[in-house]
Amino acid sequence: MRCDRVWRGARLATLVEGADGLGIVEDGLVAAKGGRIAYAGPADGVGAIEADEIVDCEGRWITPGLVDCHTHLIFGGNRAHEFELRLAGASYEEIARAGGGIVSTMKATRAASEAELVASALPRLDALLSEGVTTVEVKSGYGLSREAELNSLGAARALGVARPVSMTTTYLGAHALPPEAGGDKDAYIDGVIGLLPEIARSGLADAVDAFCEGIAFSPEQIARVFTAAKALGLPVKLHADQLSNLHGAKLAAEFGALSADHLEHTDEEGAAAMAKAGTVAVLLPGAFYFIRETKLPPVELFRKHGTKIALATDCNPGTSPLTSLLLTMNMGATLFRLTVDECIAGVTREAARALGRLDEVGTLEAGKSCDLAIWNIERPAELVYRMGFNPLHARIWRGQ
Ligand code: DI6
Ligand code: FE
Repeated sequence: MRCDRVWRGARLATLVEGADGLGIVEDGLVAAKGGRIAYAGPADGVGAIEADEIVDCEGRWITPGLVDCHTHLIFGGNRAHEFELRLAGASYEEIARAGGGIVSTMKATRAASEAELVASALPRLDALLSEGVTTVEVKSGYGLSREAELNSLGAARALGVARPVSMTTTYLGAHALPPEAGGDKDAYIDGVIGLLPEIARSGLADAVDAFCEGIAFSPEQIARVFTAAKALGLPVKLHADQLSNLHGAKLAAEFGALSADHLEHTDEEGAAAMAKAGTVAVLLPGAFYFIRETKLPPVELFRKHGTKIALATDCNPGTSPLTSLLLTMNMGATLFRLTVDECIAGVTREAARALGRLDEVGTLEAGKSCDLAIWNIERPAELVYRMGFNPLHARIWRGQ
């Protein structure tokens, strides 16, 4: 086989579906050609290889490049002041109802140009990349007007051009009610739906998301958004059952959503419906931690029904100012009692599935994009066990 680059002397966690655990290969080799994986597996499982460059990994571990499948990286300002208010006793919902929360970020986002949004998001993106992230999802949802939502999606696309990373973007117009809507949620949802054809035509968004919650939008309003999105061929995902159980998980499953995210209050019916529909449960322990939530997502029910579980940072200024997928894994294990294997699969294979990109990324398999994270660790558990330490040795995106 003739290829561009070979990494040998590595231990692989291939994450191949159906393999035991992490799909470990002790004496492993990865070969790249044209930015894609030409071979990943046992060194003795492939014939003679010629390559322009051969890298000796000296026993290091290689995982698929990490995938952060739920972020709100694009926003103006920050909410450090509200953090202080919360420390003084105010709740997240009280702050939101008093006009703070998402609406305060909306004002800062509307005041920023696309270039300013990109500039303020780049350090957050760089923090993710420094830990081996090679695919990121970014949502709009802090603009809440036609111009500001399109600006945010444009900024998200521009982020993906500014750095070597695969970017997927999501239109989250149904995130919160802007003040100029005068309290009329149905009319605002009409506007969100009205923008969908332009979003679809422009190619600015790969999916549509919404926030199903008392402080946001009702299941009926979300069903209207999802019906319109699907008619335009846009896949959907949902912020579901984060603060209360409005049966968002079941709603997401009914629409064949790629994922339902948060899910602290999801019940067994929702977990089972998600498994049946192939809707991934994206758990967000950063938000759980930051708002001091006490209701745990029903991990046992997801296991029982075979619902796939992913983990993401939910990086956002209000409930999860978190830019570390490694710390997210630690929180997934410590707070949600996920196993090491579940955590690592949750930021690779299952996160890729939650984006509808499993055919491209998320495992070490021939044909996929050659996105690798090479780690200075002795065993995979080290990726989950440490807090605030980055053992990344090298990050490879599309074979480079
Ligand atoms: N759920 C969340 O945790 C974030 N958005 C959402 O739908 C919070 C967004 C914020 O407070 O800025
Ligand atoms: Fe979110």
